[in-house]
Amino acid sequence: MSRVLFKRFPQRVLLRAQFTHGARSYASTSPASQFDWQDPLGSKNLLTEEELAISETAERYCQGHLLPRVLQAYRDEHYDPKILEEMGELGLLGATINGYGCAGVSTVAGALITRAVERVDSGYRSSMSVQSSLAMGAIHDFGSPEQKEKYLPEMAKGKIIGAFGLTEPNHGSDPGSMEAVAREHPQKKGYYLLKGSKTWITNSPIANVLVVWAKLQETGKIRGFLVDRKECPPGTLETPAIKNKTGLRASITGMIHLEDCPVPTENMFPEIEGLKGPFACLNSARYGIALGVMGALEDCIDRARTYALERKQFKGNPLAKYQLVQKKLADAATDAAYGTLAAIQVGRLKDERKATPEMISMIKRQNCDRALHNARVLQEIFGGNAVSDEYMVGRHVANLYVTQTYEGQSDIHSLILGRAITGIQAFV
Ligand code: TGC
Ligand code: FAD
Repeated sequence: MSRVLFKRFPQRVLLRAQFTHGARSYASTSPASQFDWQDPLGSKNLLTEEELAISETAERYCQGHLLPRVLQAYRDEHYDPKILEEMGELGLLGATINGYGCAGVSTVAGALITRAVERVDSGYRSSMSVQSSLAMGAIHDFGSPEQKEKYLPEMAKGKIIGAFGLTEPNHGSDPGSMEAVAREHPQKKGYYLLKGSKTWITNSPIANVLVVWAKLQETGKIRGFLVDRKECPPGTLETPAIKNKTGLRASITGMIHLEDCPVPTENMFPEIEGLKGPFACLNSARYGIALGVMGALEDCIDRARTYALERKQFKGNPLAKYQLVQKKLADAATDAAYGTLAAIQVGRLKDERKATPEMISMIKRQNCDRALHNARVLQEIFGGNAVSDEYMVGRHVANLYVTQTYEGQSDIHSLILGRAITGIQAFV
């Protein structure tokens, strides 16, 4: 149960004002049936008390502590690693994991946290997702008992930072063709030497432990290794930052260069081999993105609605009076509401072990595509002001391009779905 989140934040605080402007209520219905533009299909009714409380705790932290610094961080392309410690304090890291100081909340509750973070910035969510789902998730699901004890408790506190290295310069959508290789150390028994490069790796420049997927030279099978920065001899591990990004600038992204880096055999995941290792981790992270991007879209809706109500053009009318503007808001609110319900449904199935990877591909693809499309259309409501970063919407648009690209670009998820629908593999 979510003991960490509750112990630290026992009281429930509603962060966001409940607006009902323009909503019609009918005499024959109770006030509870009023239309709420912020939750048009009443998704809150599908959440438990505990999930609502967790969501509110996360929203309170994000609006109070992340929002005030995101603009400058994005301008400076700066990520403050202290953010992960703050999240760890609140029990937001690895929240769905049971034990090791983690909160052990439901899959939906975990994704409500990603939504709260992404309402501020996809980059902050990215850093948290990599820590929680990809690095901690991999260690939790595939690590030995010693690996779990060594890393998970400190990672839950944000004191050890993780990264997940799958993508390579020549192999992104097709990680099965990876070139990174692990060979037995010719002189030192019980060690592998890792050689290869990974690129576009979130958190890599600041990571203490890097989950690296590489092929064993002798078998060609993909295995996962925990590359612990402090155990690597000088010159065997480099993690340069990739600078001047056009999106996700509030997160830190880099490369991983391994030059015959010695890694002890006990740092290899003991059992898991093949692509299903990294892909199993991706299922959780992709799920978190599916609800996360709804937070970014909801923030765009909120800001565009406020702007449209305040900005007057033609005879003193607010932009919100014009049908074309209203349609943009209606389209976006509909996609946000549908996307949220779909994510909650898949989350419930995931906890019952009834979710398939294809379901996750479907919601990851649909929600990222719709979030990007609608954010881009809502941007138009701000006219020239959209070009100023202070209006925030342009930052979301740039970020949402990335969410549609990583963890399987949308067309790749189309092919995964197409394969499941037709039985024919399109990408061989
Ligand atoms: P394929 O033959 O389909 O599968 C190989 C093996 O993997 C198993 N598998 C899965 N297992 C669990 N969950 C899934 N979702 C799985 N998908 C596949 C599969 O059953 C098989 O197992 P076995 O036992 O038979 O060996 O492999 P393929 O090479 O044909 O795959 C093609 C394709 C397109 C599906 C796949 O390569 C793909 O998904 N590509 C996208 C790559 C990707 O998502 N990269 C993400 C990198 S990490 C990242 O972006 C983090 S960003 C984080 C942030 O900042 O938030
Ligand atoms: P490519 O694979 O070269 O694809 C380019 C285009 O071609 C895409 O539109 C794709 O859909 C299309 N395409 C490819 N193959 C086909 C096909 N068969 N049929 C039709 N279309 C196809 N990776 C990690 O491992 N860890 C991380 O932490 C991580 N963080 C990231 C952070 C950021 C900011 C970014 C931008 C990326 C990150 N990635 C990470 C990498 C990300 O997962 C890859 O960028 C993504 O998987 C796509 O790979 P690629 O960029 O090599 O594109």
